[in-house]
Amino acid sequence: MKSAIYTDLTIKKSLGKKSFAVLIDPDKVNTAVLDELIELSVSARVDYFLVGGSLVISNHLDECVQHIKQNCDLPVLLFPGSPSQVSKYADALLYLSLISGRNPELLIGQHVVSAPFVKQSGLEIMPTGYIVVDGGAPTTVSYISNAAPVPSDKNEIAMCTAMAGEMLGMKLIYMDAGSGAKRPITETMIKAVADNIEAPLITGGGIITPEKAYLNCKAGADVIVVGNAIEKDASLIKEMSDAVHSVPVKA
Ligand code: 1GP
Repeated sequence: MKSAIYTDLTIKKSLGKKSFAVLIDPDKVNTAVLDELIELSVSARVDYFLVGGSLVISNHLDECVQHIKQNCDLPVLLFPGSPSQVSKYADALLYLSLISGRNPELLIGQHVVSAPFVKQSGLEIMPTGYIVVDGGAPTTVSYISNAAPVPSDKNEIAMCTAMAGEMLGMKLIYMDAGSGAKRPITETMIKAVADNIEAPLITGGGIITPEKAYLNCKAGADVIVVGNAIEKDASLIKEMSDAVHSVPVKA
């Protein structure tokens, strides 16, 4: 099994180096928009592209991933909302299990159905414990998943969920308030989780300012994901990336 991207992420974590990921929803970009995002991301030293969404309606995922790969060297990580969102042209797959929910389909059912073609894809598979946190309004992910999110003030639930996910063998934990969340995840919740796991921690959902991205990192997040805010204002890519990379590394 491939592991280059994950290994690199764990090395960065051990050094205290934070990463910034731009989330691209294939439904929301045409080639011109994609070209702009690629150019801005490369020059801003973005670390990863995440591609996917809770609900991808069009079928140009392959096209979108190929276009990114043909035009830059940034790693493309799939962030799938369903088993149909697997593209062999990407570098890695966040193999998400919705451990904050109690919907068996999203915990294991869809994985069983898609396992043979996921394996055949040749992608680097990154087993990821996916924790959805209440972001103050129903988001696509909370509706589609048919699973209750972790209440935003229940830090200990998020912490125990992440610990359980890690002990079950998940290599990454992704805490998500949902795309366009009104309330991003609090730093106290991020800290409670980060202090109790060794796996790299990804956070996202409703992050709209560089300050918030910075504070998430200071609280213990290793990778910050931003989608919506960048769709609205692509110049935020540089500000966000600079903020994340300005977090002091370990001495
Ligand atoms: C959603 O974490 C991602 O799954 C990003 O959220 O689009 O709100 O930045 P935003």
